Amino acid sequence: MLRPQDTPTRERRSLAGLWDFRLDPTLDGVADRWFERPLADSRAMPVPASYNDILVGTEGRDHVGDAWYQTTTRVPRGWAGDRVVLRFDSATHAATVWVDGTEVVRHVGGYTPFEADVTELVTPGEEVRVTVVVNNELTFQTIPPGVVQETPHGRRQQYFHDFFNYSGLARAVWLYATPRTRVEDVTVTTDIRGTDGVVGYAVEVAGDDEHTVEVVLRDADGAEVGRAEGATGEVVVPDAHLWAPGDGYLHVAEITLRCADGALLDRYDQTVGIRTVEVRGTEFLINGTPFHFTGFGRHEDSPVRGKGHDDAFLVHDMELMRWIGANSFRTSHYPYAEEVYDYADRLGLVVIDEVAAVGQNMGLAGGIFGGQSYTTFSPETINDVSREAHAQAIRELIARDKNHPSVVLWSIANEPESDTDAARAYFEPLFALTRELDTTRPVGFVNVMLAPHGKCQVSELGDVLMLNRYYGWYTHTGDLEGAETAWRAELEQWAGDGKPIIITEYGADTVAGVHSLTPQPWSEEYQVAYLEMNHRVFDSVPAVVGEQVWNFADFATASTSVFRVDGNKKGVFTRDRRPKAAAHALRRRWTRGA
Ligand code: BDP
Repeated sequence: MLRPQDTPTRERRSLAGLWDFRLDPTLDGVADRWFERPLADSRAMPVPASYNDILVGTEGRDHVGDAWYQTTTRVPRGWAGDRVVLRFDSATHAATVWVDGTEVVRHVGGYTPFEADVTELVTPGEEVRVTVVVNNELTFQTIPPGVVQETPHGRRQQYFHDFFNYSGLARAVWLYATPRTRVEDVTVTTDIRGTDGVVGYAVEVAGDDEHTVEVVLRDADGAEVGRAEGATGEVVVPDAHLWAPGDGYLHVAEITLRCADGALLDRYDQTVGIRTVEVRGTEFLINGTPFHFTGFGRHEDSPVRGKGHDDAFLVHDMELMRWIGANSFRTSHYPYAEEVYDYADRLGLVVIDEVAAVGQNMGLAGGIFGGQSYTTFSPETINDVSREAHAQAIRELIARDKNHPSVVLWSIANEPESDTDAARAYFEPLFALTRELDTTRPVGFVNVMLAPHGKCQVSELGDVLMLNRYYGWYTHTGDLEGAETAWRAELEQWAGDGKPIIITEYGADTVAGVHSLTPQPWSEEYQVAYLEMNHRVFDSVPAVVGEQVWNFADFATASTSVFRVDGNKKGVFTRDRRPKAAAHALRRRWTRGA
């Protein structure tokens, strides 16, 4: 799905700002038709932001159910004759949208965009009222899963993942205009032949006008380096400046649609990073060169705004990544805002792009999170309907992110149950689907410590092995020597599989300011010693091609746990992005030789 943009034929209007807002825990609004009139008893709510921590008290923080948003905007008068589209970059986790009382779209899935053609409902120059109801309930049929429990004190949301269930409109909302005959989608693939860069493209056009398609490829200075005609084609760039880790060199494909008489119909500009990705033996190659991932599993998480996208945090976080010498991150545990990928493209940062399938593991949920235990995969829990939701989440992820050079690997789940026949049966078709949707990138999933080598039945379906391991934290707590022996032994077994191994999580909770002369868990010294132990293990196993620490920064988790103190403290930076001692230790390792 294309991002809206401003070109000679297209225009956007951001709907960011203060919207009218009202919580609806008893789900009355739809029946009472709140979408038909100005929202009564409303208060202000910023968009984009998660609503939970904006409000004071548990009402917003622990809200389960619907939340209503409403705004009015004037449709620019210059849009007469255009197609007008209303687009939400995300609504967490499900939404229904009305324009002046008419329902225009419903969407399920909290981290991918959706839109509605509202041309027939709006008049350029006039105001329209946009009403959205966002539901944040998680069930066994949603991605990620959860259970809503009825209690004498109201409904409570239980979930099986370790980050707070931030909800609402956390990303941009746009009203935008395109010509009626328009570029509907574009898929770009790139290759390298000798010193030539090869850009393949496929343009999908919608609308009734007869048209021709022209693609002009420009380098970063705007100079034309090649062109092609037709809806599909190839542009060869001699001596191409490639996109590479640390060198986010971007070309731009200017896609132009013209009428038979040559008049301009539509223009869409697609950035292109010419690069290749390949798994060969135990190597992960970018442009044919072995790549070693350094960096983090991250979260979209900051004080007050929750998961609300914020360019200040985006740029600051990436400055910190550069300072520490990180070359990559995983979008743990859901697709991030599109601004993040655009910026990673520009910086030459490498991204492992993950779908929001996290918490599909009742062994882990029961053991760590406590409470009632369930069977992970069963007709009553995660079932065929859930798998279809998972498949749809993968489709929407790839449709959105397929053209980002920074994205080099799809992660189709984090730490699901993977040591049972049921898990294998569940995941096999999802791997096949991902490969069918994108033939150019490797696919994997993130394996959990409970399914070690020899027990995991899903790992062999992936092109790479992604492992989350907490030797020295959840096992061998405080015993780094014992941890080192056990960890190396397990890793050597995985290395025998002949695939590249990325350690996608290793980390230790650390309260900034706690110091100790002995290896005390929770102290800054322990986090450093823990990371150093891990690095000794990685450096002794050549199949390890990546290390991503859990986590970049401390982050919010559910309010209902006895093993989290004000959130997860495995950050190398605090939640307000101050370095712990580990940040300096990582910087020394990751900037060696730089
Ligand atoms: C892993 C999860 C991650 C958690 C982390 C932890 O993938 O989401 O936050 O462990 O326990 O199980 O800190």
